[in-house]
Amino acid sequence: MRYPMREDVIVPQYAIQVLGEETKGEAIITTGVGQHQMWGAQWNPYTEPRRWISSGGLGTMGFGLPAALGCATAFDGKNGRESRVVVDIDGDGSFLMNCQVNVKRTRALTGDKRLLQFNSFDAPSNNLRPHLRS
Ligand SMILES: Cc1ncc(C[n+]2csc(CCOP(=O)(O)OP(=O)(O)O)c2C)c(N)n1
Repeated sequence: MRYPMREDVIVPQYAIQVLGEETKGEAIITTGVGQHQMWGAQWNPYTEPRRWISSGGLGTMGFGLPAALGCATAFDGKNGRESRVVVDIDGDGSFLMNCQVNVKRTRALTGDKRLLQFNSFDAPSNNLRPHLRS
Protein backbone atom coordinates (compact mmCIF):
# COMPACT_ATOMS: atom_id res chain seq x y z
CA MET A 1 0.00 0.00 0.00
CA ARG A 2 1.37 3.42 -0.93
CA TYR A 3 0.31 7.04 -1.14
CA PRO A 4 1.71 10.02 -3.05
CA MET A 5 3.81 12.44 -0.96
CA ARG A 6 3.50 16.15 -1.78
CA GLU A 7 5.66 19.18 -1.11
CA ASP A 8 2.78 21.66 -0.78
CA VAL A 9 0.47 19.89 1.68
CA ILE A 10 0.59 17.26 4.43
CA VAL A 11 -1.23 14.33 2.92
CA PRO A 12 -3.78 12.73 5.29
CA GLN A 13 -2.32 9.24 5.06
CA TYR A 14 1.06 10.57 6.24
CA ALA A 15 -0.57 12.52 9.08
CA ILE A 16 -2.31 9.34 10.26
CA GLN A 17 0.90 7.35 9.94
CA VAL A 18 2.75 9.85 12.14
CA LEU A 19 -0.13 9.81 14.60
CA GLY A 20 0.21 6.01 14.73
CA GLU A 21 3.96 6.23 15.32
CA GLU A 22 3.56 8.81 18.08
CA THR A 23 0.86 6.79 19.84
CA LYS A 24 2.57 3.43 19.06
CA GLY A 25 -0.72 2.24 17.61
CA GLU A 26 -2.20 2.17 21.11
CA ALA A 27 -4.64 5.08 20.81
CA ILE A 28 -8.36 4.52 20.53
CA ILE A 29 -9.35 5.87 17.12
CA THR A 30 -12.88 6.98 16.26
CA THR A 31 -14.06 8.16 12.86
CA GLY A 32 -16.86 9.63 10.82
CA VAL A 33 -17.62 8.26 7.36
CA GLY A 34 -15.62 8.79 4.20
CA GLN A 35 -12.05 8.90 3.01
CA HIS A 36 -10.65 9.72 6.44
CA GLN A 37 -12.38 6.57 7.75
CA MET A 38 -10.66 4.39 5.14
CA TRP A 39 -7.29 6.02 5.77
CA GLY A 40 -7.74 5.71 9.52
CA ALA A 41 -8.30 1.99 9.06
CA GLN A 42 -5.37 1.58 6.69
CA TRP A 43 -2.57 3.75 8.09
CA ASN A 44 -2.79 3.59 11.87
CA PRO A 45 -0.82 0.52 13.06
CA TYR A 46 -3.38 -1.05 15.40
CA THR A 47 -1.67 -3.24 17.96
CA GLU A 48 -4.61 -4.49 19.97
CA PRO A 49 -8.33 -5.21 19.50
CA ARG A 50 -10.96 -2.67 20.58
CA ARG A 51 -8.96 0.34 19.38
CA TRP A 52 -11.00 1.06 16.22
CA ILE A 53 -14.37 2.63 16.92
CA SER A 54 -16.23 3.30 13.69
CA SER A 55 -19.73 2.85 12.33
CA GLY A 56 -18.26 0.70 9.54
CA GLY A 57 -20.70 -0.24 6.83
CA LEU A 58 -23.60 1.49 8.57
CA GLY A 59 -22.02 4.74 7.40
CA THR A 60 -23.10 7.04 10.21
CA MET A 61 -21.60 10.47 9.59
CA GLY A 62 -21.29 12.39 12.88
CA PHE A 63 -20.32 9.25 14.79
CA GLY A 64 -16.70 10.23 15.48
CA LEU A 65 -17.03 13.08 17.94
CA PRO A 66 -19.60 11.61 20.34
CA ALA A 67 -17.87 8.22 20.12
CA ALA A 68 -14.57 9.87 21.07
CA LEU A 69 -16.18 11.63 24.00
CA GLY A 70 -17.64 8.34 25.20
CA CYS A 71 -14.28 6.56 24.90
CA ALA A 72 -12.43 9.41 26.58
CA THR A 73 -14.87 9.29 29.45
CA ALA A 74 -14.57 5.50 29.76
CA PHE A 75 -10.76 5.74 29.76
CA ASP A 76 -10.19 8.97 31.70
CA GLY A 77 -7.80 7.53 34.27
CA LYS A 78 -10.09 8.48 37.12
CA ASN A 79 -11.53 6.29 39.89
CA GLY A 80 -9.44 3.29 38.87
CA ARG A 81 -10.29 3.52 35.17
CA GLU A 82 -7.49 3.16 32.62
CA SER A 83 -6.13 6.24 30.92
CA ARG A 84 -5.90 6.06 27.12
CA VAL A 85 -5.30 8.47 24.30
CA VAL A 86 -8.46 8.90 22.22
CA VAL A 87 -8.30 10.47 18.76
CA ASP A 88 -11.23 11.33 16.52
CA ILE A 89 -9.97 11.12 12.94
CA ASP A 90 -12.77 12.99 11.26
CA GLY A 91 -13.77 14.56 7.96
CA ASP A 92 -15.01 18.13 7.90
CA GLY A 93 -18.42 16.95 6.68
CA SER A 94 -18.81 14.26 9.34
CA PHE A 95 -17.56 16.57 12.06
CA LEU A 96 -20.11 19.22 11.12
CA MET A 97 -22.94 16.71 11.53
CA ASN A 98 -22.43 16.75 15.30
CA CYS A 99 -20.36 19.85 15.99
CA GLN A 100 -23.21 21.30 18.00
CA VAL A 101 -21.67 19.29 20.80
CA ASN A 102 -19.88 21.93 22.85
CA VAL A 103 -16.38 21.04 21.72
CA LYS A 104 -14.48 23.41 23.95
CA ARG A 105 -16.25 22.32 27.08
CA THR A 106 -16.14 18.60 26.38
CA ARG A 107 -12.50 18.84 25.43
CA ALA A 108 -11.72 20.48 28.76
CA LEU A 109 -13.61 17.72 30.50
CA THR A 110 -12.12 14.74 28.72
CA GLY A 111 -8.93 15.87 26.99
CA ASP A 112 -9.75 13.92 23.85
CA LYS A 113 -8.05 14.81 20.58
CA ARG A 114 -9.30 15.37 17.06
CA LEU A 115 -7.55 15.07 13.76
CA LEU A 116 -9.69 16.85 11.20
CA GLN A 117 -9.18 16.56 7.50
CA PHE A 118 -10.40 19.46 5.45
CA ASN A 119 -11.20 18.89 1.83
CA SER A 120 -14.24 19.63 -0.27
CA PHE A 121 -16.99 19.32 2.29
CA ASP A 122 -19.45 16.50 1.86
CA ALA A 123 -18.53 15.13 -1.54
CA PRO A 124 -19.37 11.42 -1.40
CA SER A 125 -19.17 10.85 -5.11
CA ASN A 126 -15.49 11.73 -5.05
CA ASN A 127 -14.37 10.44 -1.75
CA LEU A 128 -15.43 6.83 -1.37
CA ARG A 129 -15.05 5.76 -4.96
CA PRO A 130 -11.25 5.30 -5.02
CA HIS A 131 -11.49 2.96 -2.03
CA LEU A 132 -14.17 0.83 -3.62
CA ARG A 133 -12.07 -0.02 -6.66
CA SER A 134 -10.37 -3.39 -6.49
C1 LIG B 1 -25.76 10.96 8.07
C2 LIG B 1 -25.15 10.66 6.73
N1 LIG B 1 -25.46 11.46 5.67
C3 LIG B 1 -24.92 11.21 4.44
C4 LIG B 1 -24.08 10.16 4.25
C5 LIG B 1 -23.50 9.88 2.85
N2 LIG B 1 -22.05 10.20 2.86
C6 LIG B 1 -21.10 9.22 2.98
S1 LIG B 1 -19.54 9.83 3.00
C7 LIG B 1 -20.11 11.42 2.83
C8 LIG B 1 -19.15 12.56 2.81
C9 LIG B 1 -18.19 12.53 3.98
O1 LIG B 1 -17.39 13.71 3.99
P1 LIG B 1 -16.35 13.94 5.15
O2 LIG B 1 -16.93 13.65 6.49
O3 LIG B 1 -15.79 15.33 4.97
O4 LIG B 1 -15.27 12.83 4.91
P2 LIG B 1 -14.10 12.70 3.81
O5 LIG B 1 -14.61 11.71 2.82
O6 LIG B 1 -13.86 14.05 3.21
O7 LIG B 1 -12.92 12.19 4.57
C10 LIG B 1 -21.52 11.46 2.74
C11 LIG B 1 -22.33 12.69 2.56
C12 LIG B 1 -23.82 9.34 5.38
N3 LIG B 1 -23.01 8.27 5.28
N4 LIG B 1 -24.34 9.62 6.60
